[in-house]
Amino acid sequence: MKSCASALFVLASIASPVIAVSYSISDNIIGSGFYNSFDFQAIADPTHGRVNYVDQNTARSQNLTFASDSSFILRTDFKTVLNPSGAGRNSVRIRSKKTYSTHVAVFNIRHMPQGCGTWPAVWETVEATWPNGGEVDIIEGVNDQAPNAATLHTSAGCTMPASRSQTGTSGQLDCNVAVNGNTGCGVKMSTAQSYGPSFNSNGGGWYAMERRSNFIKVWFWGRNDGSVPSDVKNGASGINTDTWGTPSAFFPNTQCDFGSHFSAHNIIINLTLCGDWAGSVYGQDGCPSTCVDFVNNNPGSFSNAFFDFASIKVYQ
Ligand SMILES: *[C@@H]1O[C@H](CO)[C@@H](O)[C@H](O)[C@H]1NC(C)=O
Ligand SMILES: CC(=O)N[C@H]1CO[C@H](CO)[C@@H](O)[C@@H]1O
Repeated sequence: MKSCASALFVLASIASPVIAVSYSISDNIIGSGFYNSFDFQAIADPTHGRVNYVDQNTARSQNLTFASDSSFILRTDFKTVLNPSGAGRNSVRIRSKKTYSTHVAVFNIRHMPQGCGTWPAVWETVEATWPNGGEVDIIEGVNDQAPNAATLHTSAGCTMPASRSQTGTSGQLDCNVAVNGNTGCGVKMSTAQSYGPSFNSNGGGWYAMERRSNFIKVWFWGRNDGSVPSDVKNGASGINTDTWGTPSAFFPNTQCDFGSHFSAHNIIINLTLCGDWAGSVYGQDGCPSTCVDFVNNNPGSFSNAFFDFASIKVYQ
C-alpha cells in the first residue's frame, strides 16, 4: 500500500506540471475605482511647480478627473488664463490609500500628459520619512522629452552595478539623493515610444514594476509590441514575471541593502508644470517663452496634459 501510494504520488507530480503563478491580483483599479483607492492631495507642490493641487470635489466639478467604466482621466486645467501673481494652474496629485512592499504594479495607460512645461510622474515612495524608505520612479519626464527614465532615490549607501541585465541605459549609479542634486540612479528606456507624444500617438502601453527583497525591475511595452506578455495584455488575475523577459531597467540589491533603504510605499501620480526640473531645463527643447509665462498665458496648450488610465493592477 505504502509503496503504491508513493508511486502514485511520483506519477501525479510528473503528470501535473507545477503552475508557476508567482503573484495574484490584490487591487484592480479601473474607472471610478480610482476614487476609492486614492486620496487627493491638495498640497503645496513640493517641487515648486506652477500648479495648484486641488481636492477631489474641485477636481470632479472642474472635470480635472473623470471616470467612466473603462477609463480614468486626470488632467490640468486647460481653460484659464492665470494671474501672474496668483495661484498656479489647477492640477491633481493622488496617492494610494494602501502601501506595498513585495508586489508587482501594472499600469495600463492610453495617454500621458504632453506639452511644454509638463512634468508628469507615476512613482512610489513613503513621503513621511523620505528619503528614508526610498523612492521608485516608474514614469517620469519633462517637456515632452523621450525616452522615459526609471529611477531610484535613496538615503546614502545604495549604488547600482554598471553592468546589468536590462535593455535600457544606466545613468548615474549612486542612488543617494544627496549626490548631484537628487539625480538618483536612473535608467533610460531604449524606445522613444516610452514617453510623451510618441507614447501617445502609439496608443500608449503598459508599464510594470516588480519589487522584491533582492531586486526592482521596470518593464515598458508599447501598445502594439509583439513582446507584451499575454498575462499583462489580458489583465490576468495571476501573473508570472519569470516569463516577461529582460526588463527595461534592473536594480539589484548587490550594492544596496534593500531592507534598510526601502520600506512600504504608496503609489503616487502627480502632474506638475515647470518647477525644479521641468522649469530648470525649459527652453533647451524648443519650448517658447519662459515656462511660467507659458503656463500662465496659454491654457489651450494644456488640452493634452492628461493621463488616461485603462487600469492599475497590483499583484502580491
Ligand atoms: C469631462 O472629461 C471627459 C474626459 O476627457 C470628457 O469626455 C467630457 O466630455 C468632459 N465633460 C465636460 C462637461 O466637459
Ligand atoms: C509635484 C510633485 O509631486 N512632484 C513629484 C512628482 O514625482 C516625482 C517623482 O518622479 C517627485 O520627485 C516629485 O516630487
